[in-house]
Amino acid sequence: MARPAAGRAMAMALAAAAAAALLLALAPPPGQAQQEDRTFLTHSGAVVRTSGEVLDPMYAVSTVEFDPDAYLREFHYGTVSELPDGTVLREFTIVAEDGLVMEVAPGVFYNVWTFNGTVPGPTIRATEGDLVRIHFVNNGSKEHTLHFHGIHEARFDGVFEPVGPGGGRFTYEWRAEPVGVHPYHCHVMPLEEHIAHGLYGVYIVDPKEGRPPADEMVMVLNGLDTDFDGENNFYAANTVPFHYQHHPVRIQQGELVRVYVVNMVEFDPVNNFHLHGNLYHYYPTGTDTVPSAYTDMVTLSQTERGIMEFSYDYPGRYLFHAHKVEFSEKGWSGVFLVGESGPEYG
Ligand SMILES: [Cu+2]
Repeated sequence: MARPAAGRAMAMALAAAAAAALLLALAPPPGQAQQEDRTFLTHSGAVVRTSGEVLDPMYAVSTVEFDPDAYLREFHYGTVSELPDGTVLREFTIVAEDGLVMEVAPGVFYNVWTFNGTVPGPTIRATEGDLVRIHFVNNGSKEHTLHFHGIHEARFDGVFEPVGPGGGRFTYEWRAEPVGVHPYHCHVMPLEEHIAHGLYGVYIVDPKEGRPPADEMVMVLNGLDTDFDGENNFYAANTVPFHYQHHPVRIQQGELVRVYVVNMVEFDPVNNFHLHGNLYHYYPTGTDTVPSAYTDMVTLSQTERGIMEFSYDYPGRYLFHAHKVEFSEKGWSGVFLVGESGPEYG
């Protein structure tokens, strides 16, 4: 068996020689300065130094700054006016872009396609019966649309009316119905690509009589296919993997919490939401006033969504995460930090 071993040794020597030649070819000529190193802070606060050869092209385009803590409880009610018949009109402007880059995990940069500059886009909120008017501007390089789930005329469905790139405009309009929590997203083909890159957001229709007071928040369950192989590399609640594990969501003992949860994960057929140390009342799509389940686990397919209501009897740290362990280990995991009720909470 001496010959194959000798052959392997020869092959390794040749490979080493080829690698050395390649390094020599890539090395700057004598006297020419190396490209200057750069230092920058990642969203997690880590200091990264790079020659810039890989990352610099990313910085030729705009970068997205997204704060999951701000997004969590940020609701947009639009510019409000009243029509002669007394109807409340809510007007929103949503701008699509597809050339931005976001650091989705420390050192991992991803070309996000955004509504109003973030993934997810803004949470749109109206009351049942309001007239919702959305001025859509496509500042991207591809056709995009706004397709809202809910009830509306066909011409406002955002499917057969592609809006052209480079400043195309379209105005959508409908009565806010039905009550509940609904996704909105781009509906241009290939749809999977337009959604997976980030063109989606949440639309809440409140009942006229309102819901009981609560600490309200939005969690969009999403995935990130950062190597474009049609499989997600990271998962998250609100885009940044592990964000709420590193920055727990502070809630208060005994206070009602209402989570509007929407599953926007592409590529994987299902996702789920498990809560520790507690159970929640679950309202599928938020359309019924009576919960369908009292559970600590729901399973959601694409764009399935609902409202979870719960309150904690005991203070402390409680995990919430996908019980699909692969998803939780790749980022879809967070913590509720339940503070003791009383003035010391904060
Ligand atoms: Cu699109």
